[in-house]
Amino acid sequence: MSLPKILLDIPLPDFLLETLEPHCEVLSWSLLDEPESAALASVRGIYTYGHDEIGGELLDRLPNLLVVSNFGVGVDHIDVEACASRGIAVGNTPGAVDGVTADMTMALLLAAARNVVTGDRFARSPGFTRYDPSELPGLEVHGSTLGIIGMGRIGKEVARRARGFDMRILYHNRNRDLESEETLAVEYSEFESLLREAHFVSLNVPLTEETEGLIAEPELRMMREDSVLINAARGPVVDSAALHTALTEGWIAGAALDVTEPEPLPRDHPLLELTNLVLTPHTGSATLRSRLRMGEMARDNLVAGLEERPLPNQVHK
Ligand code: 8YV
Repeated sequence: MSLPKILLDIPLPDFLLETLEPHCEVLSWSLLDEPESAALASVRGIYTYGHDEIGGELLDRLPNLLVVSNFGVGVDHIDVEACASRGIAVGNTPGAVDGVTADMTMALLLAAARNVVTGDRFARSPGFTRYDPSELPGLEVHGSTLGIIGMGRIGKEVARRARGFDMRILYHNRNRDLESEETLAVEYSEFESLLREAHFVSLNVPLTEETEGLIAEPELRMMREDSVLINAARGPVVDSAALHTALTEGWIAGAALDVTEPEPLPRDHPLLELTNLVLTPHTGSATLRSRLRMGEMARDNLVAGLEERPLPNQVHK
């Protein structure tokens, strides 16, 4: 019996591809470049992690599609409603990336606060010939105030880590989270007060209509001049042009971004010139163990969908 066919949006590393091989035949995404390919009707599943838009127009070209399995938790690139109305199941990998993304949030926070990247460059440069106590003064992390926007699974993991750094922790969320207030000693704050008070503002929200452009000029102007913005969520949550102005005009002290809008930034983008910005290439969940966890969950969702069973982790609109 032949295996069901799926489309993969970007090449998967071999160790993940191998997990799919017993279950399906992988077809190239470039099949979609052909306007009228008969092979499109044979496609039963999509395995996505390249953040290509998966919307109604594309779905209409795949009349026998059963499942869209996302390698990752954020499904902002998938039109879940369009899938639901066509009876196509959508799966993601909740929980698989919480700890690693929170680790990355702290790495970005510490790197920006303590000039780790600038310091690394300087320490390797010809300019570093003698110790100078006035070199690269940073911001203190312990004893400072962290504002977490989005107290979901990742936000809570960030709070847990920040407690170990003796930070005061404010959070803002659509709903108050009394349990976290009790167990993690976090304080609920109105959005604007959090922005005005926090030394470090960490974005840990999914990208939705409500969070797109959440941090733009007015919000950046509310933040402290000695504050740092950290984004390990999704690029479009922050207005890149406003952030550039904020960083060049000193509205805030620095920023650390694992995600950007657009992503990647064009190589001549003005943000890339700034030394008070730390950037990583969307590697918040990039550990081997996390990739394996995500791969297992994405495969299980895919296989369940191909067999027309409920997905272990199904996204509902
Ligand atoms: C993924 C992520 O690596 O899970 C998410 O939402 O952003 C990352 O963990 C990325 O989405 C690649 O698919």
